[in-house]
Amino acid sequence: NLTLKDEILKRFLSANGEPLSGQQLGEEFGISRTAIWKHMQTLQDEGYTFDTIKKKGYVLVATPDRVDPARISNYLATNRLGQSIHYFEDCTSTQTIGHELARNEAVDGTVIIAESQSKGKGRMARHWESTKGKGIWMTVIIRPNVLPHQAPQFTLVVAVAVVNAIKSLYKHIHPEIKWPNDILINGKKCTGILTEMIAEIDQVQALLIGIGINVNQQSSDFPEELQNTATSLSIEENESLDRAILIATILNYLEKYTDLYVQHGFSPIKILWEEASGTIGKRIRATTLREVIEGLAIGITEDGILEIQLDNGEIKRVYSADIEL
Ligand code: BT5
Repeated sequence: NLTLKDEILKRFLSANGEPLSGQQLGEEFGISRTAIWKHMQTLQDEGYTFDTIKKKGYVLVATPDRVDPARISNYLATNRLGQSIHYFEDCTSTQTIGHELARNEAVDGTVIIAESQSKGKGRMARHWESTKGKGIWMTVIIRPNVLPHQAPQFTLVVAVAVVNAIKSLYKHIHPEIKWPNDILINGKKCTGILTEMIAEIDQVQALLIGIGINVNQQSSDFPEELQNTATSLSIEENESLDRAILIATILNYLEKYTDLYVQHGFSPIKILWEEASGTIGKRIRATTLREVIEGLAIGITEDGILEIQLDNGEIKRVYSADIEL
């Protein structure tokens, strides 16, 4: 669903520094050179910079630090995820917008992305800090043919996708999944996942996968209460990172892993998850709605449920909890 302006931008991005002339673009897009130039002016107003190369045309030389759909789309290798992207400079919560769009027949794979959220939310209506322009605040709508009780497993599918995307791009970062929905680096939280659904008793209409990733914050960008518990990829990698590339890479992995899950069930995901997990084999304290359980995290079941062995040998299964390591 890219606009013409976005399509022109995408053309410049994929030209990889080769100059493109107004004439050539006009022919490609079936519009006049003046119309092309108007779109390029809008792009310049948004912070894109073009150099003019005499007799040859224009080259894109600088891009603003924004998660523009055109830039994300340039790095996508998916059939469904991210083929439709809704971009917001500011919004309440991408999850809230996702619910509206999913009820209004948004296609499978629709992505909602924002530079900032005023009401970013975590599990149980907790606040999610979404500093403007510094992170990835996005919701992916997927419509897999699964039953409502399978929905929580998608949190683990997503965690594996995010970890592998991070590992494939940044060599100095060693992310670990904390069951069920956190990704930590050196013990600090850089990512939270929130899986919500619209369902009938026997069928999922849509899953709303909320992904919040701290990317380019410095320590001082975090509010006081998160100073000791939160980190960003940039803090860990020691440079500022391109969010659009990371978003596309996550969507590429996520499509692959959701397909794997839908075709082969949780077993192949379980193997990937165990490789990326920092929870298993550790002593933990799990706070559920009903009780606090302390013991050794011995593994996850074939359904993604956490198993904790108490000191008396008894094994407890936990479906949802906050974990302290
Ligand atoms: C989560 O909840 O970790 C899920 C967060 C999902 C956020 C995404 S952003 C895009 C989409 N739109 C939304 O509105 N939400 C999703 P939970 O496990 O309940 O953890 C919440 C707790 O994490 C808070 O109570 C804080 O302690 C902590 N926290 C809040 N903001 C944080 C941040 N930016 N980085 C690290 N920790 C944070």
